[in-house]
Amino acid sequence: MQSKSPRFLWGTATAAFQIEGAPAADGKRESNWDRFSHTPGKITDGHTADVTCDHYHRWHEDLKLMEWLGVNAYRFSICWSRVLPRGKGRVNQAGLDFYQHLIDGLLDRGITPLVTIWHGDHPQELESAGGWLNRDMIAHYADYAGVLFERLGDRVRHWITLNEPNCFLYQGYGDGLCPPGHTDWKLAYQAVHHALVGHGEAVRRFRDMRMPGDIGITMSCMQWSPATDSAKDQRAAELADHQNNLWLLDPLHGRGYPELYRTFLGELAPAVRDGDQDVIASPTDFLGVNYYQNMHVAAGTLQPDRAGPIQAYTTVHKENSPAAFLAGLKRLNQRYGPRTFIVTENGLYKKDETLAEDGTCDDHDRVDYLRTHVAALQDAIASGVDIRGYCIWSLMDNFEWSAGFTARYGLFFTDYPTQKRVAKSSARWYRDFLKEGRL
Ligand code: IFM
Repeated sequence: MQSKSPRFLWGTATAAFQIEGAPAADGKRESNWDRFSHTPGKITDGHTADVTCDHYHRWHEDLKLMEWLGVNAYRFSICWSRVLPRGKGRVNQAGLDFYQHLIDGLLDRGITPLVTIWHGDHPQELESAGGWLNRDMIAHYADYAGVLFERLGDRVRHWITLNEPNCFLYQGYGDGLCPPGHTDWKLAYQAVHHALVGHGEAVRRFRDMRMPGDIGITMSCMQWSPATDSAKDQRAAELADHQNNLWLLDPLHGRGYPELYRTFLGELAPAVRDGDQDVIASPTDFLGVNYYQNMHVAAGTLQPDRAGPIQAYTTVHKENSPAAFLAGLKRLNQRYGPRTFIVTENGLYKKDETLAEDGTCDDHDRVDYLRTHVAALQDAIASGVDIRGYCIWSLMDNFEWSAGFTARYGLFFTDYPTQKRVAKSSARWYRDFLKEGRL
């Protein structure tokens, strides 16, 4: 296998809220996503994640799936509301135990844990106090990260501070698709700013505590391309790229917020305090890249119910493109030169995927997608991009946020009524690939 690292991390990825269920088990209190998903009209078909994959009770079984695949890495997230049910203060040992056992189970099997500290969910009590709009959230988040470093740092060597603030917070404050469900872009940029400062504070805490291992952040890194070569579509793509990529990636890498987009935002730009930019740019060990598709955008049409820069572009077509994956990795490498990269998510979403009558699931289109994207990954490594790992989203079908259970990404099909996991063709493909070491 082409890789610079002696032990390239080949894994799968999940997130706590999407797979665990058990919303009130062992001292856990309500999270922002518990509240939001129970609010009528927020989730397709009124689905909730109260059970989802029931991973909280079935994690042993899920470890066996990973063993069967032959992966040597597993990326998952910790549910803040299990560990610190009120967001701060007393640690709930029972909640922490769950993760300690899971991590031990992984290590026993030679599987490296990649731990995401925040993957969209946090205690409702903090949300009620303003969530990421409240600057106090920065300190609460850094304290929570500190608890995890202290309690799990003896066995975890890969930490991801935040997952996709450029999706969860834009959607939570600008689009209304995630909690808290606001549709005000001024709030969205402020929330993103606070989250980036929170990330930097967590990195500083990690260094101050002299923790062993690596820490980084995961960003959604789609490519944004003009739908046509008209000047106005090119401008739309430039703005979309700024909003979704550069606005966050530039300050994370010490370049500050990009001027072009700050000018475009005008009044919508966030309030920034002295010193924030230095905190945000605290050096990390890797950049986590989530890549799915190449987004083709055209000049926006005015959507009066959605004030703000969402009007700047309209996505007209989403293309599966390994070439854009490769180009994106090269570009990130060239523009930012992070120490290393980990591809923390890549995968194909399917609507209405079902089991055939014989109980199998032949997702040959997902096999194609994965094969071509792994080839692009290998091309990126060969061209000099220092990538240390690759995780497929997702281990198994799960709760896809506002789409509920209507979208499936898993290597394993989750039959929700029976909780059976069925290996799809893509799971068999990944297993063979990992065994043979070539495409
Ligand atoms: O399910 C999500 C995940 O939580 C974050 N990245 C994108 C995935 C697919 O939409």
